[in-house]
Amino acid sequence: MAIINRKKIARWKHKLQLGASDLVNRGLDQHINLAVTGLSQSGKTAFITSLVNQLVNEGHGKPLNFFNAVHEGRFIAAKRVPQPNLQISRFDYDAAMARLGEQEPVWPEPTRSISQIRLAIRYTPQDSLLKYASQMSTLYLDITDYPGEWLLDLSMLEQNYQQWSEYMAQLLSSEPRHTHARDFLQTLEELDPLSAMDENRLAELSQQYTELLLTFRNDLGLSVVQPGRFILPGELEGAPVLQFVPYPFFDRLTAQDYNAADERSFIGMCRARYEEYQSAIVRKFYKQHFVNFDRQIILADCLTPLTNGPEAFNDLQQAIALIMESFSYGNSNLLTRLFAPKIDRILFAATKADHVTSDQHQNLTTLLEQVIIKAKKQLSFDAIKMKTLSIASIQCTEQGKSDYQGKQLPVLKGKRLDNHKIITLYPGSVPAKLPQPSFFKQNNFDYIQFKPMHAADEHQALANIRMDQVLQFLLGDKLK
Ligand SMILES: Nc1nc2c(ncn2[C@@H]2O[C@H](COP(=O)(O)OP(=O)(O)OP(=O)(O)O)[C@@H](O)[C@H]2O)c(=O)[nH]1
Ligand SMILES: [Mg+2]
Repeated sequence: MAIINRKKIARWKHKLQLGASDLVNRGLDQHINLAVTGLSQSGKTAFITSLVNQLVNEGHGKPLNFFNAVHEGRFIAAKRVPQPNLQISRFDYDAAMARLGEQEPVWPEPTRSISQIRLAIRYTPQDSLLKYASQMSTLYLDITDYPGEWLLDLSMLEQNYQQWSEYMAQLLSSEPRHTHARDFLQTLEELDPLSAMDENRLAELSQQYTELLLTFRNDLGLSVVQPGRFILPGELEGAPVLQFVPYPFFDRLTAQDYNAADERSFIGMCRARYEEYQSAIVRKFYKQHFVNFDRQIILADCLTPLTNGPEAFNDLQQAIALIMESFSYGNSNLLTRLFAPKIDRILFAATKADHVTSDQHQNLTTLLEQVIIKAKKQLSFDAIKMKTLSIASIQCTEQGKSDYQGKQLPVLKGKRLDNHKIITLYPGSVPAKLPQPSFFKQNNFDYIQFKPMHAADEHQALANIRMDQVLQFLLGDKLK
C-alpha cells in the first residue's frame, strides 16, 4: 500500500511539474521578441548571424564569460526552431555562415527584404519559480532582419504631407545637403503647386529626388534619408506610390488652396501618394514587424562618421532620435504586457569596435553615449534599463603592440577588404566627445574596411568583442 502511494505521489508530482512548467512557460516571460535596430550598414545582419552563432555553438570558441547562464553552468543548448510567421522568409543563417566559411570569406550582402529567425534556448533555472516546476526550461527568442533603409520611414507615420515636406525643406536648405539640392529646389520653386501635373513629369522629379538621396547617403555619409523605399524599392520599383516629392515652399500656399487641391494638381497628387505610401507601405511594415517588442538593441556605426565629418555625426544623432520615436517604451510587468508589450531594456551598441585598438573602446562607448544623449532625453524612460557597449559581432582584426621610436604602441592587424593584403596599423584615436570641426582638420582617422576572418567550421563560435555582455544584458535576467 505504502509503495503504491509513493508511486502515485511520484506520478502526480511529475504531472504537476510538467503542468506547472507548461503554465509557467506560457504565462511568464519565457519569450523575448528582440528588436535589432540600426541604419543601413550599421551591422544588423552581422550581429544576428553572430548572436545565433554564439548561442548554437556555445562552448566551441571564446568562452562567454559574462553571460551568467553559461558562467554558472546552467546553459544547456540553443537551437533554431520554426519561426511563428510562416509567410516571411527564414533568416538565412546557413548562407551567412557559408560565406564566412569560404576560403576568401565575404560579408553578408546588404539586406533587401525581411526575414525572421526563432531560437529555443534550454537552460536550468536557478532560483526563480521555475526551479520548482521543472529541471529544464526554454526561452524562445524571435529576431527579425530587414533593410536598414526602411527603418527611418517609421517616423513618417507621425507626420502629414505638409509636416514632412517642411522637415525635408529644412534639411535640403542647410549644408551639406543644400549644395547638391540647389537645382532640385529651383525646379520646384518654378513650379505652380496647384497646376495640373503629368504623371511622367512627377516620375522624373521623384527620380531626381532619389538621386539626391543616394548622394546624401553614399557620398556625404548622411543618415536621414527619407523615404527609404526610394533607394531600396524592391518589388515596388516604378510604382506610382514611390513617385512623389516633398514640396519645400508651403509658405507660398494658403491652407484653403492646399485643402482644396485635387489629385490632378501637383500638390494634390504628391499628398495622395504620400498618404498611400504611409498607409500601404510604412504602416503595414510597422504593424507586421514593429510591434510587441520586449527588448531592443540599437546598433550604430560611429566610426564611419569619423571619416565623413561633423555633419555626418549630427545626422546620425537625428536619425537615432527619429527611430526611437517609433517604439514604445515602458514597464513590462505581466499585466501591462498582456495588453501592450513595451520595451524594458535597450542596449546601445557601437559596432565594428575591432576597427580600433582596445585602448580606444572606452572612448567609442562614450562617443556613442554622446550621440544618443538627445534621443534619451526626449523619451520617458521609466523603469527601462539601458546600457551602452562597444562591440564587434564578427571580429576581423587581432590586437597587438608595435615598437615605435622606443615605445610600445597598440596596433591592429587585419586583412584589407579592398586588396586582401594583411596590414598592421594604428587607425587613430576615437574622441570621447562629439568631435568639433577642428578634429576633422587635425586628425586623420584611418577607417579601413577589413575582410572577415575565415570561419574554420560552422560549429565554431565566431571571434567577437563583448557578445557575451550583449547576451547577458538582453537575455540574462530571463535565464535565471
Ligand atoms: N570589422 C567589422 N566590420 C563589420 C562588423 N559588422 C559589420 N561590419 C561591416 O559592416 C558592413 C555592414 O554590415 P551588415 O551586417 O550587412 O549591416 P546591416 O545593418 O545589416 O546593413 P543593411 O542590411 O544594409 O541594412 C559589413 O559588410 C562589414 O563590412 C564587425 O563586427 N566588424
Ligand atoms: Mg542587413
